Amino acid sequence: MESSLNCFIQIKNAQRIAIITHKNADTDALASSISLKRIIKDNFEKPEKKYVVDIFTDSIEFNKKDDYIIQNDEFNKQTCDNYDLAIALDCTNRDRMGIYDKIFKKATDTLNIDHHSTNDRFAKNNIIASNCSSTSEIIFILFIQINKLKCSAGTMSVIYSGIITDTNNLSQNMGPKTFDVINILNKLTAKEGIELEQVRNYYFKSNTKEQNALLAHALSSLVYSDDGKIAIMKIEKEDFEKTNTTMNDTLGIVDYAINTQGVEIGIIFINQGDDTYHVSLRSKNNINVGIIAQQMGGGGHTKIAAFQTKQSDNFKYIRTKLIDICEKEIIKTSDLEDGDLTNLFSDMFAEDQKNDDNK
Ligand SMILES: [Mn+2]
Repeated sequence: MESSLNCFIQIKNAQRIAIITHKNADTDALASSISLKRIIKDNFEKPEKKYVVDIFTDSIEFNKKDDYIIQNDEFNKQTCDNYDLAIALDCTNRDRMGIYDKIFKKATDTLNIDHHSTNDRFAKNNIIASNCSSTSEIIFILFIQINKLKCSAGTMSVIYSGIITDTNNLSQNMGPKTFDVINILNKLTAKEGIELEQVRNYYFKSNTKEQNALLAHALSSLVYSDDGKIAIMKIEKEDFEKTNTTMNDTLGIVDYAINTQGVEIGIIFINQGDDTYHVSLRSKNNINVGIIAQQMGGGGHTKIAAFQTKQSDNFKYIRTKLIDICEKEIIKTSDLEDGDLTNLFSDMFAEDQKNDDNK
């Protein structure tokens, strides 16, 4: 993070700050925005210098579960004509800011903090840490761990929410430091009587009966392609109506596709109703679905990516094009056999041998 020092200067030099996160904000987007706002307020403000920090996201509604982290924070209330500093959080490119790109464009200074490797580096200062699980993790490492700024236990539990949801309960997208960060967060919050395990249960062990019904619809749509290497699911508008669920209830369903033996790419098409399909991709064996999603106009990480398509009339065409790109990507990465651990174990023992030799 070579530009991390500059970001402190940027915040110190500003007084009116706009934090802009992406369209249809997920937990990491909201958690990183809210925690950064609180960190700025708690650490940079002085009696003679009050900060204005407004958060913007082009979202119609939030995931109900995120009410817990949002609490009393206000969104999309523009209190300045022109901000001294606009901070984009968790946005791969400017398009991700939706209608609030106009605020970013007008701001005197700009900062971009993100963990997506496909980030466009569109700001004056870009802190792109693609080895972090989430933007919330970057906020923690940069402001709390490295620079020792003050942070309440409540704010740390918000940061934790961003990390556990972006890693799907610490199962994917983990960075080399993520477990350390989780351990530190657990210790620091326990001192204040906050049990982070409860936050984890709240997000991951609380499916509703309606969500189970939606999952049943999605599973019955499951089909396989490319000799069972690609698994595709589909949720239609009617499935939401029949099960009394919304887009928010689809989180984690695509994992059933990728968690299947022999499957290397899991895909779910979700018809949001407004002639838009939201398409989520998951992978294993080092297949980079971020590259696949990029070719379809979206983006993401190696193992998690997504794109949207407006042409639901032409669903078959999009599906064929996507499968074609997936097949090419599978061929490109076909050097690792699914479930073949022989080489992995022999490498581990070789490493042990070396360590013994050094003793
Ligand atoms: Mn994120």
